[in-house]
Amino acid sequence: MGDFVFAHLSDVHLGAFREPELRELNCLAFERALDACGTADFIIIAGDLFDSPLPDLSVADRAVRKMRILREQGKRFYVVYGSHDYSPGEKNVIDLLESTGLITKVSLGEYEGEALRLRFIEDAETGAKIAGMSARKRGLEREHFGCLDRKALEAEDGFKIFVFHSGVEEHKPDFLKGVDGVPLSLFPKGFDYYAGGHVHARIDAEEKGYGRIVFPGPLFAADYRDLEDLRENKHGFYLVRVAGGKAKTEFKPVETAGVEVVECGATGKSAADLREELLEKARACEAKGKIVLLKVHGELSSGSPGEVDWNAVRAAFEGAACVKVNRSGLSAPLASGVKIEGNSRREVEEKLFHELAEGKWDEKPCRPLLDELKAARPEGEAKQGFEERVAAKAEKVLEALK
Ligand SMILES: [Mn+2]
Repeated sequence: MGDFVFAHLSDVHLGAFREPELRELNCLAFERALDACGTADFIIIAGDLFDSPLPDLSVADRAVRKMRILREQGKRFYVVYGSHDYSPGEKNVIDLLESTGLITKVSLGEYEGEALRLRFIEDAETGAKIAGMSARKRGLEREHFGCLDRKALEAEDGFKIFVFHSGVEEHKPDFLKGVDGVPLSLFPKGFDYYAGGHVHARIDAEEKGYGRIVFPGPLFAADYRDLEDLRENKHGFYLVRVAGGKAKTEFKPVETAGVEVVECGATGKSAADLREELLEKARACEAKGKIVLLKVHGELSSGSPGEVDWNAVRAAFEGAACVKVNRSGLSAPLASGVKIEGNSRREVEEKLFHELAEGKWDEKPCRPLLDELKAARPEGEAKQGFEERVAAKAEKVLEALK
C-alpha cells in the first residue's frame, strides 16, 4: 500500500441556527474546509453533517454543490449518520446523498443472532479499509457496541479506520462528565485510526492497543456553547497523512469570524436603564465582522425584558456579523406577590392566570397556549423541527382568538 492522505471532519451541523448570518458562516466553514482538502484522497465525515435529518434544501443544495466539485476531482466521501441527521426507520438526507453516488455510507452490517457483524468498505485507490457505527437513538449506542463482533474486525489486515459517532467514556471533556459514553473496551482493537464524531471538543489521543482516537469537534458551531468556545479555541478538522502504514495528524483550523462576548447584569435596574447600558456597551464594542454573544442576566427591578427593545440593541453593535442575545438568565419581578393555592397544578395555573389578568385581559387562551408550549420533544425528533411545530400549534391557538 502506498502513502496517502485523508481528511476527517465531523459535526458540521449545516442548517443549525435560526440566524441567517450564522447559517451562512456555517456553510462558509464547510466550503473552506473542503477547499483545504486539496491533498486528500478521501474525506471522512463522522456524523452530524446536517443539523437535521431533513435540512433546509437551500443549505443542502449548497453543500452538495461543493461536495460534487470534489467528487469530480476523484475524491471520495465516507459518512456515518450522526445523532442529528439520523431518523429511526425513515429515509433522510444522508440516504439521499448516497443514492446520488456523492457519498458512501460506511456503517454496513447485520445482526447474526446476537452478534453485530460490520463489513469493511475498501477504498479502491488507497486500499484503506473503513468500518463504521452510526449514531442510534439515545442510549442504544452502547448496546449496539456491546453486540459488535470485535474479533472479526480485529482479524482484518491492512490500514483500518473505524468511524463512529459517540463519546468515548475514557476521553470525555468535562462538560460531558454526566453523559454516558461508550467504554473503550467495547471498541475493536488494533485499528490505525478511530475517526470520532459527536463530542463537540477537539481530542487527539494515542491509546495503547488501539491507535489514534481523534475527534475534530465541531467544524464551526451548532449552539451557543460552541460559539462561546470559538472565542478561545479554533474549530476545524484533521488532515491525516499515512506513510508506511502510520497515521500522522494535522489539525486544520477553519477561519470564519471572530467572537466577542459581552455580558451585562440587570439586577436592580429598570428595563429602561438596562436598555441604556446595553446601548452604551454596544457602542463601545469593536464588533466589526464579529459574532457578538450578548449575555444578559439578573432580575430587573421594574419593567419587563420585552421593554428593552432588543432590535435597537442588536443594531447598535455596528458592523457585527451577527448579534446573538442570550437572556435565559434575565427575569422580571412577577406582578407583586401573587399568592395562589390550589389542589392541582391545573387549578394553580388557572388561578394564576386569572389573578394576573385582573379582568383587564381575557385569560382563557392562556391554558391551551401553555399546554402547547410545554409539550416535550418526542425522542428522535430534531430540535428545530420540533420548535417549528410547537410554534405553529401555539399560533393556531392565537389565531382562534381573532
Ligand atoms: Mn454534533
